[in-house]
Amino acid sequence: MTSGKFITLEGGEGVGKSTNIQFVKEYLKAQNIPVVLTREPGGTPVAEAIRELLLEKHSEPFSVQSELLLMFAARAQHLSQVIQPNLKKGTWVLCDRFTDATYAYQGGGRKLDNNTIAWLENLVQGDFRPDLTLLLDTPIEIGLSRAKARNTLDRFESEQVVFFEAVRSVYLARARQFPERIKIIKADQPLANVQKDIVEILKQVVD
Ligand code: Z5A
Repeated sequence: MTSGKFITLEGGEGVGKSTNIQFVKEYLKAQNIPVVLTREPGGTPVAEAIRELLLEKHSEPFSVQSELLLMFAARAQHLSQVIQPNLKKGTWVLCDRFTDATYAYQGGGRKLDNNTIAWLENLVQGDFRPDLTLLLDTPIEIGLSRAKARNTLDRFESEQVVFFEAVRSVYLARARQFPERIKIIKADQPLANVQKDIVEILKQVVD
């Protein structure tokens, strides 16, 4: 039995996940809710080492199956070391990306079969799913231009537009499939408006 809540932030490149996850953390802290902030892939020393492997560019082609298995290997580590222990003691966990990202990137972007992803999801998570997912959504050119202005591009960010279109379309399809859990936030508005929309949704889980 878990007592804390598990909230994830999702969306494509540069939509504002890192910016807004800090905002959500401060909002929850102001409500006296204990909260930890983490991310995927990553969140533990082993999972962060896997992240580095996944994000850096290699001269050896990266098999899509290796990519998928490494995402779930990092997730298994993260769940057992950080997510579950915190939820059990009543601390809320805020996570920058989780398994919806696997459906979007490995399923949509890399065209891996959804049943394979679902099989691994059940293996690693059982029936554990986020309590709430905030899906920040922008037309991809806006997110990409924000991401490009900020840093050098990693292995995922170097993909083509068609890849990011597929990622976005799977995210939106999942929001339609799980409307109770996944809430779409229009992220191509001024930050203050984005955060106003986030607060409206958070109020429903805090009360
Ligand atoms: N991945 C995967 O393939 N499968 C999986 O299962 C998982 C992940 C879990 C790492 O993710 C990669 O792993 C990711 C998918 C893959 N691929 N990529 N790329 P990541 O989350 O670490 O990387 P990211 O998506 O590239 O995140 P990001 O570039 O850091 O973007 P962000 O966190 O969403 O955005 P941000 O840093 O908060 O904002 C970007 C800029 O926009 C920044 O300068 C802000 O000040 C600005 N910003 C934010 N909001 C606004 C508004 N509203 N107006 C104007 N400017 C704004």
